[in-house]
Amino acid sequence: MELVERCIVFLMMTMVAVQVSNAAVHKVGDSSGWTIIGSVDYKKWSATKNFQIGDTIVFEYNAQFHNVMRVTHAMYKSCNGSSPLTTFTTGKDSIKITNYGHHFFLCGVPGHCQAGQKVDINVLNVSAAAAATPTKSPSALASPVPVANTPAPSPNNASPLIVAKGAFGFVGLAMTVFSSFYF
Ligand SMILES: [Cu+2]
Repeated sequence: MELVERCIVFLMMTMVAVQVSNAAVHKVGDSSGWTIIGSVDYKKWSATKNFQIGDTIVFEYNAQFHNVMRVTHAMYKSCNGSSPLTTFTTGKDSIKITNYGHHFFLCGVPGHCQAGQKVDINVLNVSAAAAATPTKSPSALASPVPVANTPAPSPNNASPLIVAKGAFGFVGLAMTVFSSFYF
């Protein structure tokens, strides 16, 4: 019984840890914001970020001079803002990431996209990203991921969670360490 309760609490803490680690807010262009001034390299900006589902993308700009259009890949490539999927015009648009893959945005003001005001937000699948960077997983405590696919030799209720934790990174690890001390 105690083990079951422990697992439930651990699961809840893990979920909290996931929410915390996913709550990142990315301001497009960082301090420059969404602009054509200074030739901000949005491709470079995007490449340095680790976008995850649940993150928020913020476009900050002067609404008199710019806007934000979510477009398809083809429209992004050709700077075509004639039929955007969505248009944002507040000057401070927060867009929550809800799915994997590329999210293409451009400024629909004529000439601005051509001047470089376009960004490709690529949200990598978490498990694929974790597999691509095995050195970052807390291997000291977590079992290797492939173990999850094979039947566990002994019934240990905590093991699936520990394996899953690998993808959650440091926060999850910290929570695990904390919870083992706590109990
Ligand atoms: Cu613009």
